[in-house]
Amino acid sequence: MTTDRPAGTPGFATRAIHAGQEPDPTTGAVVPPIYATSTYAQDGVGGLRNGYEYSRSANPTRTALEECLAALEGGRHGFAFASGLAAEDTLIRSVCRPGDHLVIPHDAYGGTFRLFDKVHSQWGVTATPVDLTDLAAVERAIQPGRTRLLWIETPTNPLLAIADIAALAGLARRHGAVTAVDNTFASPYLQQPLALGADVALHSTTKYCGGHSDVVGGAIVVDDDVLADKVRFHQNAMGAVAGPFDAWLVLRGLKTLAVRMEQHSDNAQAVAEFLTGHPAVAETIYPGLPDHPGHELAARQMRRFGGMVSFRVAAGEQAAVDLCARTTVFTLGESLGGVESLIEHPGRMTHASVAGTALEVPADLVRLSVGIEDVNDLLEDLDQALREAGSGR
Ligand code: P1T
Repeated sequence: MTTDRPAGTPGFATRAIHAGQEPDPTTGAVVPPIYATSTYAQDGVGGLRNGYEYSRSANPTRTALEECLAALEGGRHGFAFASGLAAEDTLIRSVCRPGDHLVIPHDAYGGTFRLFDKVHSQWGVTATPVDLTDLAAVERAIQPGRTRLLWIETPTNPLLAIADIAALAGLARRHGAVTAVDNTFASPYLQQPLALGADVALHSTTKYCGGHSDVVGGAIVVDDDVLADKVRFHQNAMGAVAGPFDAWLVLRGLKTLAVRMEQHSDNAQAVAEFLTGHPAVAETIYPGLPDHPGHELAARQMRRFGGMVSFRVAAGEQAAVDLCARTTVFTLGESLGGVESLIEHPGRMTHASVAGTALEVPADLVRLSVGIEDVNDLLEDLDQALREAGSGR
């Protein structure tokens, strides 16, 4: 279990509501305003007020979000981006140079793999996909002197494999590589990569941090000052920053992260138990199930097991595709982490870009983002949708 409260700091839920968010000094507004401004008046040339010069470099609403994210991940420096992929791209370019090498999970989010495989490979940065649950395989994949970055995603999207952050970060450090953890599926409430020894915690804030499916965003949190300077430089130099309204939406979402993640975890556990042993389901994948290969590890490094559940449909690919169109409470759509439940077919949707690669996902796989609706409505919805899948129609 991760610790909720480093010595001398308020608990997680208190930080989520207050960090970076003093009442506005002029009006007392409790909620940070949306500073919809591109530029700032200067008191004489170079006379900046609180360092604000131009909103690509810094904006007060974004500053509030960046401070809150840093406080939640337990690092000293937070950075907010226009999307999760923008955060990833900025990090890779901050750390890697042509000729460098990365080790990446063999079951990462499809868009993450595409970024390495189709974009950064063009600039001389190569990546080796490895099963991160196999430490010996990770060590074999590391190229001494060349491997700059070990990329961890845990739980993975969509197969929910669990990687040992502390062990992998130790391995990377011995080989002089930076460890980055995509913490999107867990959220900072359930998992604290920096406390486990990672150098970088990264998010698609589109997901649990935002929490309401109304914003696309990304985040990086680091503790190291030198790494922070590199990320800050590239954030400004590349410019894929979160706009003030988007920053405000994520900041608002974070306030309820703790209660939402508890409810997501309760509902997902119930859904996973319902699916286990259902005649139409060949396999249920959820780290909270005792037979999940990463169950013990997840119990150690996560506070709860989260809101994502995947399962394989016994009747095969077409039955899985048809099932996704039959639910009514679960909406058929990409993305995850919002209050509403979503269902999708990774092979044809979120992970279509990895078809034919080492990262291809099973064709009969269905992914659920279990929301925080009344759990009985979720179970009834899956029950009616699975009844037809079971009949083989
Ligand atoms: O979509 P964006 O905000 O750019 O985040 C990319 C991203 C990064 N990391 C993980 C683990 C992700 O799941 C994602 C985005 N994933 C989806 C859109 C999805 O439906 O899986």
